[in-house]
Amino acid sequence: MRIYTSQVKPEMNDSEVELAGWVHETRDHGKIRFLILRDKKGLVQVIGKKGIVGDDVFNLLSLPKETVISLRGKVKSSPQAPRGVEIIPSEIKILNRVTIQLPVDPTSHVEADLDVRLDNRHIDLRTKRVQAIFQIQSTILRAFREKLTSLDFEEIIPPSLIAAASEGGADVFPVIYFDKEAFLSQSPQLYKQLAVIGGMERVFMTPQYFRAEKHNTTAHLNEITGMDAEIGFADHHLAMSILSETFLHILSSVKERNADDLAELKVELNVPKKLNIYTYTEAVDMLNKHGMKFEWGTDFGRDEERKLFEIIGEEAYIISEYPTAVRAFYSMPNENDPKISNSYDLMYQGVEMSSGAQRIHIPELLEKQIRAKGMNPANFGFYLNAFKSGAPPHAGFGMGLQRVTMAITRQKNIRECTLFPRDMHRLTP
Ligand code: AMO
Repeated sequence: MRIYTSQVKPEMNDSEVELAGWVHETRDHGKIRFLILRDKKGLVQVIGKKGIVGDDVFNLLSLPKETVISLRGKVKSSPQAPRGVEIIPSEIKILNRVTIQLPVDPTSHVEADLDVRLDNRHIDLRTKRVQAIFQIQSTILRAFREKLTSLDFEEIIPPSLIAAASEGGADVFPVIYFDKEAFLSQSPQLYKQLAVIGGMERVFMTPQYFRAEKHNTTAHLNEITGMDAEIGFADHHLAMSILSETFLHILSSVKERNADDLAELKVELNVPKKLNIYTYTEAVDMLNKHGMKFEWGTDFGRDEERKLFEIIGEEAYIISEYPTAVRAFYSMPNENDPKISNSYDLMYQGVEMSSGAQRIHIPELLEKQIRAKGMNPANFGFYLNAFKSGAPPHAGFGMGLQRVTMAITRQKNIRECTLFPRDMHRLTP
């Protein structure tokens, strides 16, 4: 039975093992040849002396890099070998050959441009650094699911094809859907609310969002993976506390489970005890006190976000109560001052990770806000009707998986944290 390279230990001296993987590197010292075998779990050294191993096996120890092989051999504990162990092969089989010049070097000795790497993601993924990013991403998703499941949330699957823009605006991709107008989903917003109204009360999901924004930045994609939640019988205070708890669980899970990956990426991850909440108005005051001329009522851009990160000096925090005018139509205006909304953004490393709000559950107010944003209530028929059929107060949030991965792994470009990124210029592979 095949085992992983990481399972080969010095204590297994003299036992027979079966391994499989890629030829990572080879070294030829005349009468001695070394082959480093790589699999999902790491590397192991295979060593053959001429005359001691069979001639056919000796010849195969200098196979070209990235050839896919399986082998049988004896474990030898050897203090000079990496991890103190190596394999003396008795049989090597070629499972597949490399027949092209590889454009990316999986040993990372030769650096390649991001574009070349993304064009050849299946080879790029063989490097330790890239693997570390996606191991961490997998933990982020798992931690998100774990925390919400533990808080009695159920996982749902919203549709990806929609008839009306869920976030408003023109940033939608039209699709040909038989004889009707349809779009790729911008977010699961309307559907997660319908699930709560339907009595599921607490739901989460990890859908793809499609945004037709013509951004060409290092923090924007056109296809994003959301980590979304919606909570019935909740206001913004409860939603912010669940969001904080979820985000902190993500950080502590990565710190605990991905120590090797963080070390590979040279990241020292801190897990704050709690996230402080600052209101938008307090944040505007901070900016103006620190020399920026910022007018109350508009949304923060990258410059303001960076400055606030510097002023506040905390790795993660929440900004709440944004002006109603800058938030999506479904955000609940504050009872005492309708100019501000019961909304919030979670910031980490000075970048927005998540945004959310208490939702409007009063149909008349919702219709008024849809009109106020220049949209046609007729396009939201099924959604508006739902609020006339017994809709509890509710709140929720959406978090971008690639943004969170980017911030935790300290990457400068979100494409590094997207297996197959979709941006204005990239639709393949
Ligand atoms: P929003 O539009 O803020 O909110 O999206 C939620 C989170 O998704 C990520 N994100 C992006 N990541 C990369 N590229 C993009 N172009 C991009 N756009 C968004 C961010 C952001 O915080 N329905 C609401 C959420 C809610 O209220 O529940 C929504 O979609 O991390």
